[in-house]
Amino acid sequence: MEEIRRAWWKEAAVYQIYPRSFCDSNGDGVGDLNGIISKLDYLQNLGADALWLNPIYESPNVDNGYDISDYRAILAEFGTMADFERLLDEVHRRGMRLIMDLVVNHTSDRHEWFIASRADRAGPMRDFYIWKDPAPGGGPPNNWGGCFGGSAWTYDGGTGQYYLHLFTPEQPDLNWENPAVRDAVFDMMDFWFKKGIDGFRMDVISLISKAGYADGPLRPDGLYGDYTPQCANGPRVHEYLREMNRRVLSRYDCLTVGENAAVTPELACQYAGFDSHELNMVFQFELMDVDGGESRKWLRNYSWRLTDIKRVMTRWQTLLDGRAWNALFWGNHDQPRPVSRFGDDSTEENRVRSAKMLALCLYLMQGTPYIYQGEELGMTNRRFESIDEINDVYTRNAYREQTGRLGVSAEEMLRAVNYISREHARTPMHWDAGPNAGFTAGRPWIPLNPNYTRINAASQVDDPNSVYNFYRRLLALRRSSGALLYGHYELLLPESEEIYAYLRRLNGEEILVVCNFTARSAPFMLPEGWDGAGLLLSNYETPPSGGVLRPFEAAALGR
Ligand code: TEU
Ligand code: CA
Repeated sequence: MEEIRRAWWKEAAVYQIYPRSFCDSNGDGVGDLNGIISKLDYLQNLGADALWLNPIYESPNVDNGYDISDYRAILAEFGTMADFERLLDEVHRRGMRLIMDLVVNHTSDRHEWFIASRADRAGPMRDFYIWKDPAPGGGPPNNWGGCFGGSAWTYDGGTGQYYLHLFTPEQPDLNWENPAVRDAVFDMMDFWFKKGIDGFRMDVISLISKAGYADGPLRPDGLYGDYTPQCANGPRVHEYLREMNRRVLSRYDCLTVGENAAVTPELACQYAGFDSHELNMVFQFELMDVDGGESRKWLRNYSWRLTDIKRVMTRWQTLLDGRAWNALFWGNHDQPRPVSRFGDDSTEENRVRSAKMLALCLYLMQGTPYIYQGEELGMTNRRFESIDEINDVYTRNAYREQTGRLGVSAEEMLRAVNYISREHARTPMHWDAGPNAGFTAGRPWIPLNPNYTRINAASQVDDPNSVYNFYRRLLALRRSSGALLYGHYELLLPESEEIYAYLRRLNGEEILVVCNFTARSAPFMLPEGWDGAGLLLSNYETPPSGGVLRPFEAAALGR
């Protein structure tokens, strides 16, 4: 028998909640903690083992909570600390766990640390952030552009220096070189663990150590340069994470997942290696990049190839096996809706079929599934007619920059927005077919997708053929099988652009997963010996047969 290193966070399925858009309990149009509490039975029934909440801390909301002004306070719109404690209790009472978002690459510019840092060049808080003199001829210290547009440096007239912000100017980067910053962050993490939380998702954690920022690239004609080579996976990042692990994480039975820009499987084996004492797992972005990637975010390919998806996933599945752990996701609050991007939302039948197929294909791989709210209903992208319909700072800034300085046509840019904007994921959750989808009794903070009358939880929970109940069966199946939780992965048919087929194997138990990624029937012969195998789960009523897989057919067979 092969030895297995079991852990609850490997067996768990995580459900991601974007609190602002999940459920509004008091009619102000903004989702809140009491709203989440009212939906915990729904989540438990689905089979969620852990809930990850996007940031709920005090924030001026320039970047919807990713600009935190007080790490120890709950944003008033979301509720009070007492509400939070009640939520935590209610989650635990149902046998689930609660994961918080940790945003410590940067704070808000309204955080008291930054206010003090900015106020006094010689003060004790100055070194909490990254301040530099202007370049010799004036202007920013180097040509790095911020991820959300513009320069990554903002000048502070009061003290005559620039501060670094890899995101908006309202999100100044903390200086992790300063041991006092690390003390303050670790202390704050302890504060939440002592309240009883079960882990952290760590925002852009691979960016916390910056290399050579004092002498970055020269400025070629005012174009913004990419900071990633010097900031992603920087020289001290592993040292910092090991310190965090030693001083905080190792003292709690927790789940940790890093959001890691520019991470490779090799690096993941360091960040999330079973013996490296850093994190449990990392989100990789190679799968999200198969149709363009971050550098081509707004000038995209509007398509992807299945062989690219298979190449990426197979590398991660095989290189991490036995060494580190995968985090599996098709979407999150920064991505469009998976069924619109990787499946087919053009007809109702294809939407339902392909949403199930995508789930079966990904979540039966080795790793922890992360399901983003609404995905379990097959929620789709919304059609935006104009940039004015969009709240997201990233999309708005990019639109201004692309259609202005970079000369992209408004039409082309709107096409990109409709394909890839983060706004798609943030439209409110569809609870029922009533006014505002049951999300709010007031005016929602951003408009709903009008298709909520057709796609909503109320109509799916009791329908055995719904996407929701498919997810429920899928998570139950995964939980029941050692091979699905821990088994080795082997890709079949690597060259096929239509079919994704793979095996999972452990200690004599074998599972075959077959998925047709197209809206047409595709030729497919079961491999030797699989003919009479038991059907574990399928999105059709009958098992695959007759030498084809039907449109978007997905099945798991066991023997
Ligand atoms: O995102 C990091 C980030 O850079 C993303 O926008 C990234 O470009 C995208 O996920 C890849 O397609 C994190 C948060 O998830 C995001 O919501 C925040 O806006 C950002 O950090 C800043 O905190
Ligand atoms: Ca509310």
